[in-house]
Amino acid sequence: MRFLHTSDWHVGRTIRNRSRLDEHRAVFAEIVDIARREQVDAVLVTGDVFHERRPPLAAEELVAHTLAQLARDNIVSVVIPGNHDDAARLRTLKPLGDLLHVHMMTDMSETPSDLIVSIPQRTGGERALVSCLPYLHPHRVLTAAEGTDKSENERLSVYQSMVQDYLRALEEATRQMDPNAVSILLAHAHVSGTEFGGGEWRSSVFPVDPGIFPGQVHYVALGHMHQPQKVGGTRAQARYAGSILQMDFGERGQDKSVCLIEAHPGRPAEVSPIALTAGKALLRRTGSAEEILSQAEEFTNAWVEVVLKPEGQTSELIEQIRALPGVVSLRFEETPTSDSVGETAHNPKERPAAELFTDYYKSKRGAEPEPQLVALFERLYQEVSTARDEPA
Ligand SMILES: [Mn+2]
Repeated sequence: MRFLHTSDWHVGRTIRNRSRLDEHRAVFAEIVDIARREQVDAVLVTGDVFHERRPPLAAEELVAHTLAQLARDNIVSVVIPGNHDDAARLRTLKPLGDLLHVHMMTDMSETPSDLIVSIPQRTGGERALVSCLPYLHPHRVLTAAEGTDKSENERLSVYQSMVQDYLRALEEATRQMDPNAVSILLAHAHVSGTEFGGGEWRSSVFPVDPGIFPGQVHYVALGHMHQPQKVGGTRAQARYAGSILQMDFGERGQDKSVCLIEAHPGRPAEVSPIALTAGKALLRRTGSAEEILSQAEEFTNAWVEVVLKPEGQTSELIEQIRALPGVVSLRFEETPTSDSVGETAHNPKERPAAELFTDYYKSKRGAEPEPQLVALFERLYQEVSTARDEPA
C-alpha cells in the first residue's frame, strides 16, 4: 500500500501581517497532484493543520476544499490535531468527514480501537491499520499537583509515561485487530534529539524519548518539528514530514517535502521524500541600501527581511526598499559600539517568550527565576497565545 505523509500545514499563518493563503493554495495543489500521481491509498496529516485555534474562514475553506478534492479521487485522509489546533474545531468536521473517508481523529479514547482507522488497499487485497495519537497538551493532561508541585523532570516523566501507555494500548489493539495488516502510527510530539526548524512553539511541548514508540509498525508518521527529518533512536522507521512552507525566517533556506511510504505486510516500508516547491523562499539580505536595491529582482517570489548597513542611507532609498513587494521586514544593522547581545535580542519577536520573561525577571529581581516559575509562565503564555483571536 502507498501513503503520503504531510504535516504542519499551519494554514492561516501570515508573515509580518501578509497573507500566505495563495502559497498554501499552490502547495495544496502540488500535494494533491503528488497523491494522484503516486496513486496513494491515503494521505496522513500529523497535526498543526491550522496556525491558530480560531483560524480565518478562508483558511478553513481551503482545508475543507483540499480534503474534499482527495476524497473525490478516492484517496482516504487521516488527520490528527497538533499543538496549534483546536481539536474541538476539527471535531465539527468529523461526522461529514467520516462519510467521505476524511478521518478526523481528534479525541483520546478509553477504547484504543476507536483511534485506529482501517484502510483497504484501492487495488489489491491488503489493508492498513492507522493508529492515531491526537496531540496531548501537557498542561491539560497533568493534574494541578503534577503541574506545580513537582520538578520539571518529574513532570516530564509523568507526561512521557502517559504517552507511552497510550502507545502500548494502540500497539496491542492493532495486534488484536489484525497482526498481518500494514501498520502505521500518527503522532504530534517533540521527540528528544530531533532538530527544530525554527517556526515551532518550543514552550510547553514536552519532549519524549524516541524509545517509547512501538517497534511493530511499518512507519511512525510524526508532526511538530518543521525541519523534515528521519528520527533516530526509534525501533521502527520514523520521520517528521516537516512544514510545507518556510514558516518564518528561522526556516529560511530549508527544503520542504512530503514523504511517500510504500508498505506491505511482512517487510520493511520504503520511505522517500518528495520535494515541495510551490512556497516562496524566505530570504534575509544584509547590505547597504544600494546593494539591497540592486538585488530587487530576486525578491519577486520571496519574502525578504532586510538588514540595512549604515553606509549611504537616505530616507528616499529606505522608502524605495520598503516599497519592494517582497520586503516584509527592514531593520538596521547594529553598530559595533552597541552593548546589545546580538541580533535576536534586537528582535524580541524571534526570541522564545520564556527567555524574554527570564530577562525581565532578572532585571527586576537581580536573580534567576526558579525553573518552576518559568515553566508556569510558559504554560500560561501558551494557553493565552493559542486562545487568542487575532493573527500574530
Ligand atoms: Mn507546527
